[in-house]
Amino acid sequence: MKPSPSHGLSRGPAIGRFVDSHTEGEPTRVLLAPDGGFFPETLPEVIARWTRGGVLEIPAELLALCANPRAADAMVCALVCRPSKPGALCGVLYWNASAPLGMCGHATVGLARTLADVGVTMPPRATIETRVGDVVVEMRADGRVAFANVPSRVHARDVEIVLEQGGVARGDIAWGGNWFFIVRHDGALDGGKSGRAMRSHAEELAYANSILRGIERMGLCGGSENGGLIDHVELVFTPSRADANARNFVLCPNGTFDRSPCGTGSSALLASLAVRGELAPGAVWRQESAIGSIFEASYARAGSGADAVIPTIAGRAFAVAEGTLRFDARDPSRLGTWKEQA
Ligand code: PYC
Repeated sequence: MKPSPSHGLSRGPAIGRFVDSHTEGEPTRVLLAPDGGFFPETLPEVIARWTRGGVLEIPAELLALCANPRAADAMVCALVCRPSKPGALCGVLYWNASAPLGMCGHATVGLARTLADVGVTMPPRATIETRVGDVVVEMRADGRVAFANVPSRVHARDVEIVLEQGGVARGDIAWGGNWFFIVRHDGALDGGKSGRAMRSHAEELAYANSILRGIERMGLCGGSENGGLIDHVELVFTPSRADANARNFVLCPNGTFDRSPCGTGSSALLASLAVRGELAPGAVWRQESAIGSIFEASYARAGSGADAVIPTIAGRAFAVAEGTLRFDARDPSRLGTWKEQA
């Protein structure tokens, strides 16, 4: 039996080509139709096709495209769809190995770089539809990609999570296209007392996971956006670079951590800095990642509501591979092996 070069999903048109990139260290896999063009359905059509009982479920064969053995666990997939509105460039659906994401900042930067690389004409300001709202992408002359994100806001301040290992973690519940619980260890809130540098990735992963378990035990959730599910934990530290304002470590819903400074996490942090009067509109905030890479961030007031802000995030992405997906019915790992590894 010959492996199929493209996958005709039982529940939708075929996906065939992919382009891999990384944004400041965090990988993105852009998925295209077999002819290399956009997926022929619009984002609302794709969402409707894959929603069961009000829940969007990415088909297992597509979750597997960003899981072992096809990809490292940090991979985020970006399915590029036909636009649903006049004036929009395209729609995009993001997911990682476990579930759909609301928005994904690093993957938006990776998507824009990929589209430009494969020859899509990028308008000076390209509107991209995501399932939580439109974002506007700009290709900058210095090679960076910037995007204006969905309105971001703080839902609750100074919430205390009781930790199983003892003690509490105090933080803000904030929306930046995904829901975050943000715990500050940069010392800015208490004159430096709580300030510390990031420890090893393994130590911060264990700490962030204990906070997520505490959130689940306490049944905490965010506001109405994307069902209120708080599935990201963002730890903020003193930076290791002299040119950065802070460093973060972001736990993602599939149990791995973001290698980039996290576009939606940086957006949620900007909302928190804004509401606390720590950063003025238009002022530049340089966010360092767990691996030392940088996003440059700033915000404008949203005007729409209370303390909402519109973040702009800029970073670099580089394409690293492109190819044709193959699905072999004899392959026992064609739906991924990540569940066994968890
Ligand atoms: O950059 O927004 C982001 C992101 C979310 C999960 C991984 N990266």
